[in-house]
Amino acid sequence: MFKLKELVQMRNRGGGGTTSSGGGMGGGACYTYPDAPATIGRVTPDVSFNRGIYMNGSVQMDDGNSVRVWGFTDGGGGMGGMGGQFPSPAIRVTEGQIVHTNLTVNGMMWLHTIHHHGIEPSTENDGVGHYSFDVDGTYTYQWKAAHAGTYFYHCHTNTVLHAEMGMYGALIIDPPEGAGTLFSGGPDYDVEAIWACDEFDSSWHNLPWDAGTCGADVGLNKLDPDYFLITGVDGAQSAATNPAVAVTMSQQQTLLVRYINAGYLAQRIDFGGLEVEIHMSDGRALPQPETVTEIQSVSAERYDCIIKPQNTGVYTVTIEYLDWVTDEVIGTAQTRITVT
Ligand SMILES: [Cu+2]
Repeated sequence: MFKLKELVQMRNRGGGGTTSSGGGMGGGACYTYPDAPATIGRVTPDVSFNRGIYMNGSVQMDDGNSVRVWGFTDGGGGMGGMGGQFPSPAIRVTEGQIVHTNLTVNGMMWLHTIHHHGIEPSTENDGVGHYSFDVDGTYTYQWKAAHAGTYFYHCHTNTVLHAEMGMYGALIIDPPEGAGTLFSGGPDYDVEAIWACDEFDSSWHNLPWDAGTCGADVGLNKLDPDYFLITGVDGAQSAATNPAVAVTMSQQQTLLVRYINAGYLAQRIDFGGLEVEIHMSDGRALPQPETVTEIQSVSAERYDCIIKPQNTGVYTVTIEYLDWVTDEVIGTAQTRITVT
C-alpha cells in the first residue's frame, strides 16, 4: 500500500521532473487550457479597458537587489512586454456599468487570464483557466460593476506563481456619486490611498511561467519571503516616504485607505495610534462601521478604512506579515500618515 508521499513522488517522476526553461507551449506546459472563444452574449459596454502583458519588469529593493516581476500593461499589444508597472494599472469604474476588459496575449508563447476578484460574472468571464480557458490570443472579459467597493484583479493561470510574480492591480468601483464617496449612503473622503500589501519570496521570481504545471516539485508549496511590500514599494524603508504609498493630509481632511491583502500570508496592520472606521469589507458595506486601531486579514481580503485625524503629527503604520498557522511575525513593512 502506498503512502501519500510516495504517490506524490511517483506522480512527480511521471510528470517529467523538470519544467521547460523558456516557457513556450512547446516546452511541455501541463494543465493549461488555450484557445479563448468569442465572448458569449457580447453587448456594447459602458466602459472598456485594454490589458497587455509584460514579463520582464523588475522592482528595486532597499538592499540594492532587484526582483523580477510580471504584470499587465495599460493598452493592448503585449509584444515585447514593455511599459509595465507594478502593481498593474488600476481598473476604475462606476457602479452599474457594463465593463469590457480586453486581454491581449498575442504573439507570446505564454498563457494568462484576468480574474476580477470579488466580481461574480459568468464562468467564461471569470478568468479561472481550469473552469474555462487560458488566453493565448485575445479575449474580452464582460462583467457588470454591481457593487461599489474595493476589489483587485489578477492572473489565474498557474496562479500560485503568476500572482506572486506581481500579476495584479486594484479594481475600484465608485458609486454613482463618483470618486469621493465610498458607496451610496456611505462616507465621503478627501484623500485616498490604495495599500496593496504583499510579500515576495525572491527565489520564486526566476521560475518559468509554467513552473510546476507538469507535476515537478519546484518549491511553490514553500513560501519563504524575504521582501515585504506596500503597493509595489519595499516596506523596509522606501514605503515610509514614497509618495505613491505614504499619505500627507491636513487635519481637516478625511482619508480613505483602500487596503488589499495582496499576499499569501496573514497580515496585521497597526495604524500608529490613529482610530480607523472600517466601513466596508470585500466590496460590501458593514451593517455598522466599526472603529479599531488594528486590522488583521488573510489573503485577498479588502478593508475600506476611513480616518479622521484628531491631531496633527506623523503616524507610522506598520504591517506585520504573519505565519498563517502560528501567527509568528515573518516580516514587516512600514509607511506613514503625516497630518499637518
Ligand atoms: Cu499569468
